[in-house]
Amino acid sequence: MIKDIKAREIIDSRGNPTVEVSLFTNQGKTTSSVPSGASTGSFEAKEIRDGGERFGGKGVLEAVSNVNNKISSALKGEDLDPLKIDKILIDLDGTKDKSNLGANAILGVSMSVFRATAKKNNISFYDYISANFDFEQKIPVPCFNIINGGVHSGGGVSFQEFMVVPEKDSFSENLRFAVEFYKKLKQKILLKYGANSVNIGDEGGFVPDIKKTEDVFNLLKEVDSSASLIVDVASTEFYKEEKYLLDSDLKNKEEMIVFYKDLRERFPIIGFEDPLMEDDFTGWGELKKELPDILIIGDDLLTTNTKRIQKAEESNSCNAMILKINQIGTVSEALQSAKTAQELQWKIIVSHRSGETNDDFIADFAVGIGADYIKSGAPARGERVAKYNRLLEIEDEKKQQEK
Ligand code: 2PG
Ligand code: MG
Repeated sequence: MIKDIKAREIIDSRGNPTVEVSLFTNQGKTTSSVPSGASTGSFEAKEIRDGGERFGGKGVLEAVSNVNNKISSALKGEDLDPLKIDKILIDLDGTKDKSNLGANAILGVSMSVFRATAKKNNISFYDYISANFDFEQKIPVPCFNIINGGVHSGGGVSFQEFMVVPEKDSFSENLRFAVEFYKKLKQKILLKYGANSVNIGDEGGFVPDIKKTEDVFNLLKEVDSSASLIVDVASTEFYKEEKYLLDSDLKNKEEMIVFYKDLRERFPIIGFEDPLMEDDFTGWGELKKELPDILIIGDDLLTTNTKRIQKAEESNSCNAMILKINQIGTVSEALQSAKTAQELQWKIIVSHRSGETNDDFIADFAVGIGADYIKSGAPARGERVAKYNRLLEIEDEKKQQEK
């Protein structure tokens, strides 16, 4: 039973305030914190921020107060039934995008309720998810963001994330590969571009002084010419007046498609995330037709929303989705999106946000739903490695269970 709920304002990895929620039940206290994006899609659930002078307008005291007052009064005394509680939260908010109470207020509570329920059942959170919501467990393949661009970099290339995707036999080997790649890359950048070029961006990837997208791919090829890559283009961020401003070149949709085809031919790219703007379902379909054998991954296009997933399926726009729990605002709706994507036989990449905390929720969540991939930034920075280190622990636990 829920005895009490207490939220507070904490600081995320970018130095912005975010919401942390502690839930008190007969089993004790369960705490979760909420991440926040920089390249947010227009169709995401809305976090609320205070505005005004404090923290440059980014304070979350209103969201915190919504948890401590309205949400707490509605939930105190309720049994730990996560689906029912998410429904109460959604109804209490009453808007489509959770802008009334704030997706950041609602999600912190939802996460804690799910976790507390696993605790009550005395099982790990990943076991709880797979057993209760009918998913087949799997340890995801990690995608490591080793070069940061776009809005995560303050002056890098236009593409936002260059991710290396190891293909070893275990999670721990994949992590080792990524760490070694990251170190070799650092040495290469130091030699080629000098000391200031190994500064890192929001997700722990380097931000070298490179002006052209293609040169980043060449650099990665020098480190290891066979390592698979996924790129988050985050193209909506540089889409203005029906054109894409790519590394100071204006391109229309057709030219972007040609550009992707050429990159795909020359580099070991296995997926493009958000290659075209967030509402161009038809353009995405055209691109997918041209590149039928790689992952065309919807992030801002889908925003973890089942209606948009279905729309993308109808227009044949993608074959993979980014799953970010805070894009939709409750854990049960995120589970629903995962189900829908799996029914369509899409690949799922569970994702962190660029503004993170040390909360490792998504590691268990990804294993629990049997996600194909997880992206949590570089193999560096505490808030990024918290997720990877939790996956190491889960891999160990599962090995022990098999014995
Ligand atoms: C993305 C994410 C996470 P942000 O676009 O996929 O890497 O970035 O959290 O800034 O939206
Ligand atoms: Mg993205």
